[in-house]
Amino acid sequence: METALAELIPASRIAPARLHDAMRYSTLGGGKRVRAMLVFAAGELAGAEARRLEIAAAAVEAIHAYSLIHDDLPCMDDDVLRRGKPTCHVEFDEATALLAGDALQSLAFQLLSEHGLADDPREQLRMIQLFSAACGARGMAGGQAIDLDAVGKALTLPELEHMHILKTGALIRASVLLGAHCGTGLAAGDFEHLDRYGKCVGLAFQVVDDILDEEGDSATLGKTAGKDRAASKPTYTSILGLPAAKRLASDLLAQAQEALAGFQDRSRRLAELADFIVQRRR
Ligand code: GRG
Repeated sequence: METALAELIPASRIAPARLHDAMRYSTLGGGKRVRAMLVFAAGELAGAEARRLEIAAAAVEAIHAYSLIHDDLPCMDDDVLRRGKPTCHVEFDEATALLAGDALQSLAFQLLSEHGLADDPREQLRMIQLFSAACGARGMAGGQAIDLDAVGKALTLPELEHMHILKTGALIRASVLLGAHCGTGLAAGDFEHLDRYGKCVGLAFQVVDDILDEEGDSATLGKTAGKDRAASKPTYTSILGLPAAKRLASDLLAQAQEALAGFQDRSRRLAELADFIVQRRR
């Protein structure tokens, strides 16, 4: 993934160098690559070619990096630490960070449209459609808008779940489906099981993120711990309490594994990733 991203993001020696530097700074050399691994694991299940998966995973990681850069800006979460180093706007400046996020978002769609990812171009168009929906106002960006509006408010559990299904869950779910659509080895029913899996791990990811924000330390997380409480943000731990939030993460893990049952050993990597998402410490 690292090699593919290093090749696909414009080099620092090419003008405008500062913008390219900022894009590379925020995308390379850090991050768990969970979304990329989900693309690869779902693609492997569908018998997809490795190069297709590299491109799809690079697009997903570019979108993810853009979301983190923008989320850290002073007008949003105003954070100074990301992936164990200064956030993009601290290392560069706000305008460069804004543009680096914008350019990474455009790069993602350029990759998805420039490379052959499906045998039938209509299928590839549907893939771009599902992915853009996951990133936009009815997906990640919409979830972020709800999140910003929720500061200091008491959300109900269904409202919190809705926000996170959009903000964090949509991109994770789309990563699984995008990887699966790069191959030709799956039937329509298989996509429903994978979608269920993606929805469960997407939500589990956020529940665990809330738990780590409460229990983790900044050095291990590579980002500022305890930010949600300090910012009076509603979270799974603030609404449910730590023990119930942990039970919810386990329940979601069980549901994710259940969704994979029909694939038997072929979905081993997806099953391992679900375990990792719930058991991770950062
Ligand atoms: C600015 C449009 C826009 C959206 C931002 C996803 C998001 C919406 C903001 C990220 C803020 C955040 C910390 C959300 C919690 C869940 C999350 C996405 C955590 C970061 O993902 P990891 O842990 O990061 O996979 P790494 O660094 O490992 O890639």
